[in-house]
Amino acid sequence: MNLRTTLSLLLVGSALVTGCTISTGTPGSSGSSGSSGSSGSSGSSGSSGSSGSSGSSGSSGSVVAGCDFGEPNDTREQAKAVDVNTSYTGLCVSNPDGGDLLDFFEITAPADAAGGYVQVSISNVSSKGLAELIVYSAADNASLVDTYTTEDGASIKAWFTVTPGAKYRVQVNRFAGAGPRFSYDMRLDYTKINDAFEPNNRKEDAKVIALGTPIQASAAAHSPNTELSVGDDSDYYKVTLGAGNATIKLSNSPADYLCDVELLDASGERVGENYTTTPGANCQIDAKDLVGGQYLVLQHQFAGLPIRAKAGEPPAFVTARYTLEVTQ
Ligand SMILES: [Ca+2]
Ligand SMILES: [Ca+2]
Ligand SMILES: [Ca+2]
Repeated sequence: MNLRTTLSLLLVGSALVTGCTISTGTPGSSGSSGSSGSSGSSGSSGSSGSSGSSGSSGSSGSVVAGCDFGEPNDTREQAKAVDVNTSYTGLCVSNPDGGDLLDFFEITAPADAAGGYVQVSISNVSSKGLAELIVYSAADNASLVDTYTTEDGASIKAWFTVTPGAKYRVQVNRFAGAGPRFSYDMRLDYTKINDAFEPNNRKEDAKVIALGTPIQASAAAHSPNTELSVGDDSDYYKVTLGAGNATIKLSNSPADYLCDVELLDASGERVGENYTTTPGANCQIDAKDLVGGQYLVLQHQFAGLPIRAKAGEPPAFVTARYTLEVTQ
């Protein structure tokens, strides 16, 4: 009797000493009424309950990374691989001794056929921290976007488009010189580009659309490289037209977008075009006296390539879709 009481007191006591919460202490005391040795082991199962709570924080997409997470990561070759849609908290950079001047991280874009875009945010910057954020494409190591703040502790954000399977690197450092180490949180949110007709950047990849059936697609463009190439924002469609007139209309043009729609005949010769210099305006070709047969419709941005990375929030033409309809 005395021995059992002593044992249960020891179990409760050890549960408290090992830092268990009040809830884990409770099963320990119910163990004492059980009066058997095996009930003592149910007390120890209380501590596994606390590891369960750390499991739930893992499923919420958050990693308590800590000051030395991924170190050493001060060169691009040492970039620490991280996951998209996951918060990394308590990171640090800018050691006074020069041992942590830069933090490099690397992501691999998910395998969505239309690609996607990433919104990167640096937040919860500790006081006296001046964050700078630079995104590079791993293919050519040039900078896609570079943004910073001159306000102590301020958050910064940027966005960039990504090609499926391509790698991109994020660099975080103190803006403008040396200073005490500061902590920050980082998150890279990935959204796939909503376009079921990609890839269609080349004539030979043109996707079939039907007469009188509006489709929706994205005008966003991406590349594994830093600079987009001509054609990276092209959307080619194939449509069969009867002899006579036809209308090709792009509507719901995103508010910041300049559309440019072309109609090409079977030989690839341009037989119609309409573009706008007013952001968000529609584009419409009213083609006359066509010969019946197969045609290509090409949609791309008017006057140059679209942007694919910048500080702040992504533009509407990256997040929204245009509507295209061919009628006769
Ligand atoms: Ca570092
Ligand atoms: Ca597209
Ligand atoms: Ca395209």
